[in-house]
This record gives sequence, structure tokens and C-alpha cells, in this order.
Amino acid sequence: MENKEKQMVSPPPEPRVAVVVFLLKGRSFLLGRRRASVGDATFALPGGHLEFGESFEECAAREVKEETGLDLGENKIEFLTVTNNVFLEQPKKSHYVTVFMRVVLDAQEEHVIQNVEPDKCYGWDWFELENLPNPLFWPLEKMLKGGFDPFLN
Ligand code: 8DG
Ligand code: MG
Repeated sequence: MENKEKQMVSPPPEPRVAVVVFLLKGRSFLLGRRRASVGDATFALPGGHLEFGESFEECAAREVKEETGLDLGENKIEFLTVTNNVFLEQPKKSHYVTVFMRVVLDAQEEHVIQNVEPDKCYGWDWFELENLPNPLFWPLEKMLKGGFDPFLN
């Protein structure tokens, strides 16, 4: 096969941008167990791919709404940090520039969380930083093991 044809069959992998959100409530934040080819059965933050023309804040609000049903409304959505996540193992190589955002929810208020996309997530729950579930999705694990504290910064 000519090189050009090969590229049409399977385009070269490219880095993608993901926006993920720490929804903080008291000492807890929301994690869901993934149903996905990348990181299946691991616990991850709500989030997804940045769409063309979106700000990080718009993407964060959209993904949280799509995945949990929670409307962030007037809540402040803050940028926390960005990490570079290269995963070269087969069958699914991936490279994500992952933008971490934060929303501090009012701990006194009740927040109804729904599993809106049960084909992508086994369910959401609140976890404390000192008592996280296992296994965490590796980009999240890498960052937390590196000492990053979403409650500070
Ligand atoms: P979309 O097509 O609806 O936009 O995306 P999605 O179906 O919600 O994708 P996703 O897998 O939830 O998120 C996209 C990528 O973001 C994921 O494959 C890898 C990267 N990512 C991280 N860390 C995290 C995390 O903690 N949670 C989520 N959901 N994605 C993460 O690097
Ligand atoms: Mg997602």
C-alpha cells in the first residue's frame, strides 16, 4: 500500500485536549467509574473533549451537565492546572493535554447527581482526598500522587 493510502485507512494519532472537573463539596469530590476503552473501570473526574471554539469553562459546564445532570449555573469555574498524558500502549494509544478545572459547590446545598450516560459510567459518588477509591484513572492518579491538592492552589 502507498503511504498516502495507508494514512487514509488509519490517520496518524494526534494529541487531543480534554477538560475535566473537580466538583468540590466539603472535603469530597465527585468521581465516576469509567466504561470506556481508555481506562475502563477506573475512577475518573467528569469531563470530556474540548469542542471547537469552546472556552475551558464552557466545556467544563457542558460536560458536567451532560454526564451528571448538574447545572453549574452561576458557580465559579476556575482553572487549576494542565498535564500532558502520553499513553503509548496498544490497543489504544492516546495523548491528552488534560485541563483540570475546579468548582467549589456550596456544601450546605443538596446537589442531585444523575448517571446521565450509563453506557459511559457505572455511577458517580463523592470521595474524600484521604480516602480515594481504587484504581484511579491514571492521569488523575499521576497528578494526585505527585502531591497535587485540588482543595489548595
Ligand atoms: P466526549 O466525546 O463526550 O467529549 O468525551 P467523553 O466521552 O466524555 O470522553 P472522556 O473519555 O470522558 O474524556 C476524554 C479524555 O479525557 C479521556 O479519554 C482521557 C482524558 N482524561 C484525563 N483525565 C480524565 C479524567 O479524570 N476524567 C475524564 N473523564 N477524562 C480524563 O486525562
Ligand atoms: Mg467523559
